Order: sequence, then C-alpha cells, then structure tokens
Amino acid sequence: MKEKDARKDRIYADPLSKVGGFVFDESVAHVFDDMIRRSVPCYAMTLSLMPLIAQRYAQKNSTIYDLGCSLGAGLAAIARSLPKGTSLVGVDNSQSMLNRCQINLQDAIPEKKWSLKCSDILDLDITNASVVILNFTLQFIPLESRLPLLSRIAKGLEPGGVLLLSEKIRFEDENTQQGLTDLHHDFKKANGYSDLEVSQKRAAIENVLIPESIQEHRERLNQAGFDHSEVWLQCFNFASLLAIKASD
Ligand code: GEK
Repeated sequence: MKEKDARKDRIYADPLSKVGGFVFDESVAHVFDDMIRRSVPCYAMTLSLMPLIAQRYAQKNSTIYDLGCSLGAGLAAIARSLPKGTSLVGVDNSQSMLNRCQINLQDAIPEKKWSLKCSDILDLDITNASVVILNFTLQFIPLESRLPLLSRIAKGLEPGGVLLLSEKIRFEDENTQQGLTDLHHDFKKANGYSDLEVSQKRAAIENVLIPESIQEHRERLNQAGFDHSEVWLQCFNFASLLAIKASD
C-alpha cells in the first residue's frame, strides 16, 4: 500500500457492531493528519494564519505552549515567526501522538528549541508564556475543568500575551445549529467520507467532544482573566478566537 493510502482515515469505514467512545490511540495517531484535514473545515487556514498572530504577540525569551499538540502542526506552523530566545513546549496526553510529533518536529524545525511533554493539560504548570495554543483541544476537556484551565493559562501568560483558541462550536438557535451541522457533514462527504463514516464518527464523539457557543467561550475567557477576546475565523460550526491578556 502506498504511504498516502496507509495514512488515510478509514477508522469508521466498516460497520461496527458497537461504536465505542473516541480515543486518541495509535490507530487515530496513524491517520490523524488526514482525519483532521478532511473533518475540520478551517483547519488548514487556521494553521496558515496563526504565524501572523504569533509574530505580533510572541515575546522574546518567553515560552510558547501548544496544549493538545497532537502531531505538532501548530508548533511547526508558528515556529519560524517567533522572536529570539523563545522555547516551544508541546503537551499531549496521548503518547502515540507525541511519538509522531517528535519525528515531525525534528524534520520541520530542527533549528528551534522545543520539547514535548506527555501530560494531562489539566496538571500542567504554565509560566512565562506569551502565546498559548489550544487548537481544537478544549472541546475534549470536561466542562467543569474548562474555567480552572483557562484561569491557569491567563495567570501563566505575561502581560500582552495571548491564547489562540479554536473549537467546534454550537448555536443556541436550533435551526442554525442544524443548518451548520448539515453543512459540516456536507464538507466531510465532499472530502470522501461516506454516510456511514459520518454517522459512526458522530456517535463516537457524542459524549467525548462537547461544543459550546461562542458566547459561552467569550464569557468564560473573561471570567478566566482575559481582557479581550475576538473571533478571527469561522467556518460553519468551527471557530478560532484570540484572547488577550492586557499589557500592564
Ligand atoms: C492540531 N492541536 O493539529 N491533556 C492533554 N492532551 C489532551 C487532553 C488532555 N486532557 N485531552 C485531549 N488531548 C492539534 C489538534 S486534537 C483535535 C488537537 C481533534 C489531546 C488529544 O490527545 C489530541 O491529540 C488533541 O488533544 C486534540 O492543531 O482531534 O479534533
């Protein structure tokens, strides 16, 4: 089998007698790049625009965190737009993801100072940060742990530092929610997923990925200690927000 075919996501292609809850195991890590690109409408654009934001907000000699870094795409995307003396830290609790992330970053940014940590991001110390990335990760964190996590991020950021938060979102209005969910499924089918794959994946993530509205995110960011937050990208039911801790 060609390398590209071997890395194609077919996890839900065959009917399963029981669809278990989604986990970031070896089989997912193996096809993850293909899975996320064919499933998240704005994924590539998010990565391509993040360097511009990082360039503006990253501070000399600070630490840049990517929480839930998966295969390292976020760190690889922004690394070259960072000022001197920055160190990059990727954190994920899936060792399968980090094994591949290690290889990817060795290839992509050999000249940079980076390290990886296998840890629950809820247990992580965040200090001297100027940019923190949560790219489609907060959605997997239990609801009650989201505010404590964001508060620790806000505390660990230097004045003027930012959080880049991307999430699947939901809409209060039922028709809007249904319409944008349908469009998201159309996007997945246009990228080659079958109806069966879409419905089995949906069942797998139902109690694992909990989306919230943009308003809920913005209110929580404010409560956590961020001074401003703004949506900078939205595609169907996915959005990226920039949350800023004001300079002193
Ligand atoms: C990207 N940011 O390519 N602690 C640490 N890691 C976690 C936790 C946790 N509590 N919960 C989930 N993860 C990436 C994409 S994927 C998004 C991020 C998706 C990790 C999990 O192992 C996985 O690697 C990542 O968060 C979420 O830009 O699959 O939709």
